[in-house]
Amino acid sequence: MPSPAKLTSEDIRRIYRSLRLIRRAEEEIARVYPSDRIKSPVHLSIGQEAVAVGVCDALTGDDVVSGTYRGHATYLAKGGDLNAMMAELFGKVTGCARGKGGSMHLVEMSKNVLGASAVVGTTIPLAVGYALALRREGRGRVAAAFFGDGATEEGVFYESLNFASLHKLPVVFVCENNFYAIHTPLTKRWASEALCGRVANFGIPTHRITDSDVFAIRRIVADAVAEMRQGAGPIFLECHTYRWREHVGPMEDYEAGYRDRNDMETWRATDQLERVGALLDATTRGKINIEIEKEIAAAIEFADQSPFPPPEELHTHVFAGQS
Ligand SMILES: Cc1ncc(C[n+]2csc(CCOP(=O)(O)OP(=O)(O)O)c2C)c(N)n1
Ligand SMILES: [Mg+2]
Repeated sequence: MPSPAKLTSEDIRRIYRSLRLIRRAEEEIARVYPSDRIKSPVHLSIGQEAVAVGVCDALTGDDVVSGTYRGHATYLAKGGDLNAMMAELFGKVTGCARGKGGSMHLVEMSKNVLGASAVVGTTIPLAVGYALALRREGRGRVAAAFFGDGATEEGVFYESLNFASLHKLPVVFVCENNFYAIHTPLTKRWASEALCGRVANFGIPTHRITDSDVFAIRRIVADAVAEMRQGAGPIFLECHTYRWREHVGPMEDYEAGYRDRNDMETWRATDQLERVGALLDATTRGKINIEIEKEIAAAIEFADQSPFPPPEELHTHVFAGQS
């Protein structure tokens, strides 16, 4: 893995903090889940954090992201509020979707986190449409679309690539390739593993990052985004990564028979959280860790104490323009 050239100590501190917040928040979600206070299914991204963090750290607050039902990392890495996320999972009115969406529908427009969806692939064209609006706006903002390897099997993925390339839209396409769609591996789904080759056919520059190197992801996105702000078109990243827990829910699933724990252990050995943490001195790291534990405990307390939405809210916020 190359050394993190040109990064300041503040960059490293911030990236570690983001990785650690996502990891620990999701571990706590997994711990709390059996108590049934969390009212929605949870798709955890423990092990996959480096992709969201690497990409979002190269964006500004004005840039826009669209994520998926496995979206805690995208939401938090883009600056979404932890209290509002936790309350959303608990189904409380103080949640980021007023408790009506749950884990799969995180949204925070003040941080330019577009609403996520459980329907695979659907948020890719939303990001492209947003990128069209951003290009017309002319302020140099960009959009990033996060999606899984399974989403690249949807027709709308290819329609989105074509449209974005044709109109030179400022989109960072980010495929989080964790090798599985639920329990089905790539080898049973893709006639060819040359995903970047398929995308390159649309005239889009591609990057394949096979080790989840958070600094490399950040550097590639930062360079590309600087050009997009001057009028360049989309890029595509295929980021290899690995989901450590089950597809949906708080547990591990290595006994299910569709994959081998050794594969996860290989990824764990290059865990980006540990890698970046090792670049910090022990005092700084310890201080960040303590702050994060306090934030998470406060978020769970906030979610526990918040009320459920009142019955009158059942029909509000259903259509655009409704209060
Ligand atoms: C259009 C559509 N088809 C099928 C499903 C069922 N489904 C839910 S998650 C999932 C797997 C998607 O895998 P991937 O895109 O690789 O994302 P990951 O869960 O690995 O992050 C499937 C097929 C769905 N939600 N939407
Ligand atoms: Mg996948």
